Amino acid sequence: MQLDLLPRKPAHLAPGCVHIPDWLSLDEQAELVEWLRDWCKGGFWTPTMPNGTPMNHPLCGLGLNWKPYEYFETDRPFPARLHFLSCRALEKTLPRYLGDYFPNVAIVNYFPVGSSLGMHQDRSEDSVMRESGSPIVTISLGDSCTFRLGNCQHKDKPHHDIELRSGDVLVMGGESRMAFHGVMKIHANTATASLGMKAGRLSVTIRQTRRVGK
Ligand SMILES: O=C(O)CCC(=O)C(=O)O
Repeated sequence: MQLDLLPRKPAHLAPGCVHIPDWLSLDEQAELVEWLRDWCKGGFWTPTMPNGTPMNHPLCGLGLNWKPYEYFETDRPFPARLHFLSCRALEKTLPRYLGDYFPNVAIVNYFPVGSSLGMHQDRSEDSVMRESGSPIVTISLGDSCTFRLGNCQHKDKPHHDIELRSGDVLVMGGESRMAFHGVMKIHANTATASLGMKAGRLSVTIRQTRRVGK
C-alpha cells in the first residue's frame, strides 16, 4: 500500500485509537520543541534491555523516568503544559476518558534516523490503568515515521502502518490501550527546518501510570 497516497484526515484507526494529522500548528510545534529543550536538558539516556543490549534510541522521562520495564523516580517534574496539551487531545479524540484522566508522566523518545522501536505493548503502568483503557497520548515532532499499529493479542499481523508527521497526535486508549505497536522507520529530511530540530524524530508520550493518591 502506498502510504503517501492515503488522505491525511482524522481517523479512528481501531476502536480507541485515533490519529489527528497536523494537530499542532507549526508555531505550536516550534514552541513545544523549545520547551522540551529546557525540560529534558541533559536528561536523554539510552537504557539497557534485560538481555544486556542497549535500546537503539535515547529517551528522557518527565514525572517519572523509565527503563525496561519499570518506572523510577526522577527529579524532572511532569510539566503542567503537557497535562493541558494531552487533555486538549483527549477532548478531540476520546473525551469519555477526560473525567478520570490525571497524567503524571511523559516519556520523550528521540529517534535518530536509522533507529526503530520493535512491536511492544505498554505494560509498565499499574494494571488498573491498563485495564481501564487509560489513554496514552503521543505527539510527534521532527522527521516523520512509519508507525505500526497491531492487534492486542500478539506482535504479528493483522497490523496497520500509518505515517506520523510532525504535529500529529495519536491517542491509544480503550480497546486499543494494549495494542502492540512500534516505530518501523524514521524518514530522513522530512522535518521543516524552521522547527529548529536536528535530524530525527521526537515523540512525546503522555500517560497516567497510577491512580491518583497511589
Ligand atoms: O514514538 C512513538 O510514536 C511511539 C513510542 C512508543 O511506542 C513508546 O514510547 O512506547
